[in-house]
This record gives sequence, C-alpha cells and structure tokens, in this order.
Amino acid sequence: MKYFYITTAIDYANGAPHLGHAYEKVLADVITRYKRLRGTHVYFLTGLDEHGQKVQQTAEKKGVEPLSLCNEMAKAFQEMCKHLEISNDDYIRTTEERHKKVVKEILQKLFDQGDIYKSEYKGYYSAKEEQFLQEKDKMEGKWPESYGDVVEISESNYFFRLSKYHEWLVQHIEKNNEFIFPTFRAKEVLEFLKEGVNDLCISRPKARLSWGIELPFDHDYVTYVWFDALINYLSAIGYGTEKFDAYWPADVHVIGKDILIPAHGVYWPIMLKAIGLQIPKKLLVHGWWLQSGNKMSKSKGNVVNPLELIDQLGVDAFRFFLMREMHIVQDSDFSKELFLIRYNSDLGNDLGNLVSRFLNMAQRYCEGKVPEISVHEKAEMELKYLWESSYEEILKSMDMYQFHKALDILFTFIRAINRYAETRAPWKLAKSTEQKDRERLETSIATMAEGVRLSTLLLEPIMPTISKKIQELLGTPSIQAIDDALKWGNSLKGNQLGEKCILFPRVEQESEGEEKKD
Ligand code: ME8
Ligand code: MG
Repeated sequence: MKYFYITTAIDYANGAPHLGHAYEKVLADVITRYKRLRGTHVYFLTGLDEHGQKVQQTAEKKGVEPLSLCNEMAKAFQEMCKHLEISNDDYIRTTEERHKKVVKEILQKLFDQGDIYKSEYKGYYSAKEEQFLQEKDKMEGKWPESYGDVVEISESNYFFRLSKYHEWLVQHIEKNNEFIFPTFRAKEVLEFLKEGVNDLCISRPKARLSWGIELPFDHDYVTYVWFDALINYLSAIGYGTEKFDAYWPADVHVIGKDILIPAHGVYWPIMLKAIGLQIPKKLLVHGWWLQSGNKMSKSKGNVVNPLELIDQLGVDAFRFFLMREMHIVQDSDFSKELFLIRYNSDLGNDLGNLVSRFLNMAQRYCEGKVPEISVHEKAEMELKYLWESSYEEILKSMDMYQFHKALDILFTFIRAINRYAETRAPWKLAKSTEQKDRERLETSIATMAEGVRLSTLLLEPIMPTISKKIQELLGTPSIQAIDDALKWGNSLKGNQLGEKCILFPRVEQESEGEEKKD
C-alpha cells in the first residue's frame, strides 16, 4: 500500500510561530482530514528547520547555545500544532540523528557520483533568506529589503551540479502541468529557468558557520541549510530502508510562495533527480497572510499570535476563518474585525442558531427524537435538490484545494436550512389540530436533522471538534468515511437528540472607545 504523503514546510527555529505558520499547518491538516474521510490512507509530516546562520545568530544574540534555542522553539511549534488540532503523523527536527544520517548519506552519494565538486566561491549572501544572490537579484541597483543585510563572501566551497540538470527540469515542468499548483506559479519557475542556473554552493566553512551538518567527505565544512532542510521529506520516512517505498514520492508538498523559487521549484526536483528518486506529484503553493498590505513576518514584527485568537474564539472558529478567508493562490489581509464578523454571522447566526433552534424544537414537539420524513412537498424537495447539487460541487472544490469556495457553497446550504425552518414554521404547525400538519411538523424536524447531519459531514475536516460535538448531539457516531453517508435520506430516524446548546457565544467588537480612559 502506498500512503498519500503530505508535508508542510519545516519552520525556521529562530522565532516564535505566527499566523502564517499556523495557516500552513491548518491547510495541510484540512487536506489530510478530507482525504482520510474519503477513505485515503494519509501520512502527514511537519517539522522544524534548525540549522543555518540565522538560527546561530539568533542564539548568539540571546546568549544561548543553538540547540537550546531550538529545543525551546520545537516546544513552542509543537504546542501550537496541538492547539490547532493538527493531526500530523510525525514531527521531524533537522537536529535529529535520523535526519543527519540521511543528509550525510545523500551528500556522500552525490559526491561519489561526481555531482558535488570543490571550487572557489565569490558572491553575495543573504542570511535572512539563507540564500546566495547574484547581481541580477538587485532591483534598481539595490538589494531588495526582503533580503536583509547582504554580504559579499569569497571562499573555497563545495558545489552541486544544478546546471547539469537544467534542461531536464524545464522539460519536467513543461510536461507535468499538475506538478506546480496554481499553474501560474509554474510559469514563474520556467521564467526563472530561462537564464539557466548556476551550480549551487552547498557548503559553509566551519570557521564562518559551525551550526550545521558536517560534510561526510570534508570535516572543515557544514552543509548549506536549504540542502539539509529539503531532505527532511526523505529522512522522516526512512530513506534507505524498506518502508520508504510506501511513502515516496510525496503526493503534496504544501509551501508558501516565497520558498518556491528557487528552493522547492528548482533545487529540490534536481536533487531528487540526481539521487535517482521520483519527483513529488505536487507543490501546492499558497499565498501570504498580510497585515495592512505587508507580509506578516518575524523580522517585521507585525505578527499575529494564533494562540491568542484560539483562546478567544476557539480553535474551530479560527480554522474556519483561515480556510474561509484565504483564497490559497492569493494573499489575504488579516483583520480581527473581519474574523469577528465571520464568527458572529456565519458561525453564530447561521450554523450555531440553526443547531440550537432545531434541537429546541425537537425537544418541544417530538420529545427529542428524530421523526419520520413522511411529507415530500415543495419545501422539502427544494432543500433536498439544493443539497444534491451542492455536495458534488463542494467535493470538487475540496479536491482542487478551493476551501473558501467549498465553505461558501456549504454555508449557502446551511442558510437554506434556516429558511426552510422559517417556511415550515413548526411553531405554527404545532398549533394545528390537523393530522397532515402534524406530519408536516414531524417531517420538518427530521428534514432539519438531515440537513444538519449532511453539513456537519463536510465541515469535519475544517472544524473537527464542533463537527464531532454536533454529531453527538444528533446521536450519530462520528463518521469514518463519508462517501455513502453523503446521500440525502431519513438517516437519523429514531435517534435521541441532545439538549439545545450555544455553540458559538456571541462576541462583541471591541470599540476603540472602550480602551480609552480619560
Ligand atoms: O521558509 N503567510 O521557514 P519559515 C503565509 N525553513 N505563509 C507564511 C507566512 C505568511 N505571512 N510567513 C511564512 C522556511 N509563511 C524554511 C522552509 S522547507 C524544507 C524549509 C510560510 O519559518 C512560508 O511560506 O520562514 C513557509 O512555507 C512556512 O511558513 C515556513 O516559513
Ligand atoms: Mg520565511
């Protein structure tokens, strides 16, 4: 059996986790949970990128050993994953022995086959991006701000023959239009490749940087951090052992747009080709969370702490907001106001109210039991048809990683259940003495139950805890695989329902006036 193998980027260990990191984990987790629901065996990896100049510098500034800084960061990032309910199967740290061993094995192999050679290096380096730069990376004669301090270096180093595989890579990208998603990013990589590529300097003299993995063939050098970091995708799944084939090639590498060129779009496929491994099936490239138009980043200091938002509004609401607001291929501006609006309207009014009203009515009129659907009038048929035309679209959107669209369609359906309740008005039907009205009343309760059940199924990957809670209130065990369960029916007939409850307590916008005291 081959797993569906999904990874995130491994985060730099030089600063606390922020919204961008949280988003990427949630995105990969939503894909994972969605695939699992559809019966796929998924293996989900995430982790921490611990070597390199940036981490060494941060540790020096703090006056601690690099490893103790990394240990502290590993705790913070893993804590965040726990709070976000990330269902990863493994967490790899690049300082682990299992990782270092594989990096050395691969370096030795490439060295032995002549793909790594020693030469003089003269050029520019950005520690902030852990990247070599060329004159052509300047904009109007200056280094773009995003590179931080750029220094010129001149030293003997080891190089990896990227240029040898340049033609192969161009063809691979041109032939496999599924490889980079969205496709306009593949065009950007091809554009970058037009000018050819230089061989990649993959070593650092220990005299300048000691915090890295030693080259197996020259103990005076450590490995360039990107060369080390990318290999996490192989070391975590036992490269060189029998179990490796059950995972590789990766099905999806989830990454941000800043690390496509050159790391994942150029270095990585070429490294794999040189090692003799298959190329991953997909690079899923997401946009950035911005704060008033700027990228949220540690170095800018404009970061949003995900844990604070979770504390305030709950993890499900937070995951919902991230998936509802980000259109994956674009950037998205973060605003607390927008979060609160979505929270109060979509979650509070549309979903929360529906569940609570419906449970209340079921208790009042049907002793908390789901009755039979015996009436099939226009109101019921319309809702059923809406579901049938919606869920295929929702699945298609999720297959295409368009979670904002899937949620848009799903919440249109949830609002339609609310409208159905208004149309049927069970509280009026309850006053009637006619048998037909009693049937309509019972049908309406059972229909709402069915609508809530179906919506909750598709919400599960995004809001796992609330979905489970609603399923419990409906008296159904949580579902392991959804394909059969998605059919409209009277599936909950006879179930004992829970008591009404408030799922998303209303939260008021903080008005500026409140904080000011005169
Ligand atoms: O790049 N919005 O680590 P990193 C959305 N260690 N995504 C964001 C973001 C934002 N504001 N800020 C960062 C590294 N990210 C390397 C990766 S992989 C072998 C090595 C995303 O901590 C970013 O795009 O700087 C990347 O995918 C991930 O968070 C880790 O970023
Ligand atoms: Mg970064």
